[in-house]
Amino acid sequence: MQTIRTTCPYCGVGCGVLAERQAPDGEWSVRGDPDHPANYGRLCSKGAALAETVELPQRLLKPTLRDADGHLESTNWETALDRVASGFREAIAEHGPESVAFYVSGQLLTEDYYLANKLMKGYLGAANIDTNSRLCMSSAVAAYNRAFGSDTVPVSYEDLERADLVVLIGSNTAWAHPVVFQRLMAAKEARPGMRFVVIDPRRTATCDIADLHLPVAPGTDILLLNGLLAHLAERGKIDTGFVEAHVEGFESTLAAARAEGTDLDNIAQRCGLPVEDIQRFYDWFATTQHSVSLWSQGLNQSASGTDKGNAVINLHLATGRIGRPGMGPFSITGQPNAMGGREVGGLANQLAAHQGFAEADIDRVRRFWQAPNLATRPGLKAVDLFEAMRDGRIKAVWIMATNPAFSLPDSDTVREALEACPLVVLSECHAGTDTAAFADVLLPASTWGERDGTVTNSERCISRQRPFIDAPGQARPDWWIIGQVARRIDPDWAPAFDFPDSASVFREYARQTAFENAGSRDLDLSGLAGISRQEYDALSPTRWPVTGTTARETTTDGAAATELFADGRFFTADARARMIPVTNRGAASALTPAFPLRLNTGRLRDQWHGMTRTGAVPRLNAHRSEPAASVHPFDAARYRLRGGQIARIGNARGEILARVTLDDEQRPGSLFVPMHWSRLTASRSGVNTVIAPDTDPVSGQPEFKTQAVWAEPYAAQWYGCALIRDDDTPAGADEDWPGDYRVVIAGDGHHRFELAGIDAPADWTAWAKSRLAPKADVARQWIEFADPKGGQYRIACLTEGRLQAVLFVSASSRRPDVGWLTDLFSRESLSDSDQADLLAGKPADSGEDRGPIVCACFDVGRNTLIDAIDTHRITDARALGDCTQAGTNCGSCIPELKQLIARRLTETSH
Ligand SMILES: Nc1nc2c(c(=O)[nH]1)N[C@H]1C(S)=C(S)[C@@H](COP(=O)(O)OP(=O)(O)OC[C@H]3O[C@@H](n4cnc5c(=O)[nH]c(N)nc54)[C@H](O)[C@@H]3O)O[C@H]1N2
Ligand SMILES: Nc1nc2c(c(=O)[nH]1)N[C@H]1C(S)=C(S)[C@@H](COP(=O)(O)OP(=O)(O)OC[C@H]3O[C@@H](n4cnc5c(=O)[nH]c(N)nc54)[C@H](O)[C@@H]3O)O[C@H]1N2
Ligand code: SF4
Ligand SMILES: [Mo]
Repeated sequence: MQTIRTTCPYCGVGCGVLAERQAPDGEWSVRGDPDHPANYGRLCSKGAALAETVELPQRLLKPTLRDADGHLESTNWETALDRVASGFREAIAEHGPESVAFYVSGQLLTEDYYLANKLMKGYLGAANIDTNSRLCMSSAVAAYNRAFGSDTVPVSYEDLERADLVVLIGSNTAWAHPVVFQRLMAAKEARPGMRFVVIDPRRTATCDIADLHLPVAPGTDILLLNGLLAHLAERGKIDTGFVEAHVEGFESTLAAARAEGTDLDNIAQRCGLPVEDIQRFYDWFATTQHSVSLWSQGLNQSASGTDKGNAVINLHLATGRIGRPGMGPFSITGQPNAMGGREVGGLANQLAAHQGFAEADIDRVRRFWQAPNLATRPGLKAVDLFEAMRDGRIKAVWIMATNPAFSLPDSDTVREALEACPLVVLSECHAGTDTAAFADVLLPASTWGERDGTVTNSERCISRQRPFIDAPGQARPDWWIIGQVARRIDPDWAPAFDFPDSASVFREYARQTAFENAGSRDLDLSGLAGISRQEYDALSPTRWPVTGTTARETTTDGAAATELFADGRFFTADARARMIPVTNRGAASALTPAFPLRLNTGRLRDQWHGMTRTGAVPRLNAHRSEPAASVHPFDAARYRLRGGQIARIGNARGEILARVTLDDEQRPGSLFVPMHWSRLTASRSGVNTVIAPDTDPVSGQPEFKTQAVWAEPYAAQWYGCALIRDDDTPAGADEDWPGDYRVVIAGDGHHRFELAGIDAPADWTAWAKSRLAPKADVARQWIEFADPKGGQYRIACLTEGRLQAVLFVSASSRRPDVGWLTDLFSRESLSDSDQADLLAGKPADSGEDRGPIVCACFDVGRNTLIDAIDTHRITDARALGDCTQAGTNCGSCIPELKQLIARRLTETSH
């Protein structure tokens, strides 16, 4: 048995993973690392499916250049690196250092990130390096900095478990940080007195744990939180000793909160909540010393996200609930190395190692790097950076490990910016991302499973990602690529970028955190500054700070680390924390009769962002396979939207198409559309087409969650569903398919296309025969059924009795049973009755429809679960797991199992 300890490449929980195989040429499998302090052996559905992603499809394998005609040509590393280096060198020579930019990612490793930042800020001479973390938690960073004088997250997972009250604000923890959620569920089971409040306009899977759910009206969180501060003061629950000793700004902050109105009825009315629920929340918070407030994108992704973060932190400073076990304000990070990016200075307004653009910091960073061209002022933040690209100020950009054409707001404008930029370099592992379409130079990067370095998770724990397979083709680590470009831009820089391995990069980074620190900065890795290659390879998960004395003690037990702020001293000049007066500014875009609905966007349980990794795993595509607009039944009735049909959702910027799902868990007046679909997987469902680039004035983070839009039915004349075996999936399927709505879903050995359109091909048969099985040299058997009056058309193609492709077209949005079709694809040959079923459009014995998949690990569908609940009179998730296996592996579906049971119980009791 060969075992490699590594770390999950998805969310900021940062779970330890064991990659294992039985024999040297065997297949890799993964399981949770029982010794990792983030997960103690647990994994969620995405982590548990990691072994299925080690061979990614559409992998970028060679350095590639675009020629003058727009054609891509592969080349060698020498040529590609020279092209990048000369492009950047020439742009700077002609237009100065501020004409170039890097746009990087919280999915880089710390070593990659460190060198990208060093090259841009220390050597190229501008600070135009920003990161997708700008879209992610830059508001929290700004809020922490304003409050503490440092970007310090002063809470651990263990604090969550030790708390008596956990307030989850704008966080769908159950889906976005599933292992933290599992830890919370376990903590509650062990200590039923523990309470949870969830503040989210939607009733999410996270509400499964809630003792109280506050479906706050979008954009009113500050009203609610300010009201709580005023309430605490009213009830004498301010920790005046702590405030006097350690906090500035209490009076003005309280005054601002009071000015907002302290009348509960008024707050309740404006937040759209029952007054008793607000009262209950305020009571619980007032009387529970051990409180953690955990927040995420529901607060951060807002044009007042920084104020929202400070509204949370204010509550903890006013009550002195900080720096001690079981309490504190916790902004949980999204990406696997979002925290590492903050550490190395990946944001345009920071320098490395938690230093800013103060004179002394600039001087210190310059001396440490012996930097010839240190940037002396902040660079452009993401949205502004792409704006500068569009208006011609940026002449060369290098994008690494992110897909801005998909993930930035107002994506059509971002595309224009990429189009306008004379040199776009992209380091990627996937060849087909939306951004790749604009790249002049594509550099193949190694990725998870191949790369070697460190990441820092939400609770400041540094873990190793270790390679267990070789990078395919010519893929290389990002840190190596950056170093190679640096030395080509100026050979004199070679010594500063001459690193034999990632360990030596890490060592320099650790030394920088220690450089002239002496307790003046929170981030201190002096205990790791002399780390050897062997020690780095063996490094166990370590929470920072890691000074000489704590280096080895903090490895397994996060709580044992000396907690920051335990002494009430902060990193401001006077060591006092700041409360920040904030007022509620509401959503950036106004509702009007023309744009009457709020569009909320975010995550699904089993997909990761642009789906370049998770979208390739059939079982992860089973949970939610299409871009669905979740619409409250009231709104559906009002805007004539029918479940299963396609909606158009738009505003002045453009429109998207999404499949309507009726969902009474939405707040009436709000829609939810997941962020995951890009042009890689769907024709017109990229939600950022309609998101305005409204940003927070302090952090620059865009508002992604409260866009004013209209919604109306798409007038589909036909709906189609095609499944095509992978050996025949036509290349460029996206261009010449009929219909406006098209989603591509990877299945087991086949791809499925969900379609809807107004215009149809004149002749479906001709179209199907040329497109479904394009390989001409193979004998095919076609079976076909047409009922033009009934609007039905079905065709299937068999190769030597085996199902090759199938297309169902119908005037109605009722779709064929996909589980049944998928099953037919797995058979070696189709019987006569199977063929008859195909023509009939449904299985003769249709008792077996599992329904939509709920448990991705064991492929258990909703119908199977409902059957089991009814037959065995099941009342809890564990019993349901015993009889169906659902939820017994990774546990990510347990909240949905519980919801299903609860619903079934209420339905059957009537
Ligand atoms: N499965 C999965 N997990 C992921 C990711 C992924 O792609 N897939 N991505 C990772 C990343 S990078 C990140 S940043 C995190 C994000 O993690 P989360 O922030 O938990 O995820 P989101 O779904 O973006 O949004 C959270 C919630 O904010 C709510 N919300 C919207 N508007 C408001 C509001 O006005 N007030 C309040 N209080 N809430 C509001 C939404 O309804 C939503 O349920 O997830 C990480 N984990
Ligand atoms: N509407 C809306 N938009 C959003 C959000 C939202 O909630 N709503 N959330 C925002 C947030 S919080 C985030 S974090 C962003 C995420 O948005 P993106 O960063 O654009 O999303 P990803 O798909 O994760 O892109 C990462 C890319 O890196 C590539 N990659 C993977 N490993 C490596 C590697 O080792 N090296 C290199 N060079 N490349 C690699 C992957 O193939 C992938 O294409 O989206 C933001 N956009
Ligand atoms: S919770 Fe899931 S996605 Fe996040 S790190 Fe753990 S296994 Fe990976
Ligand atoms: Mo994120």
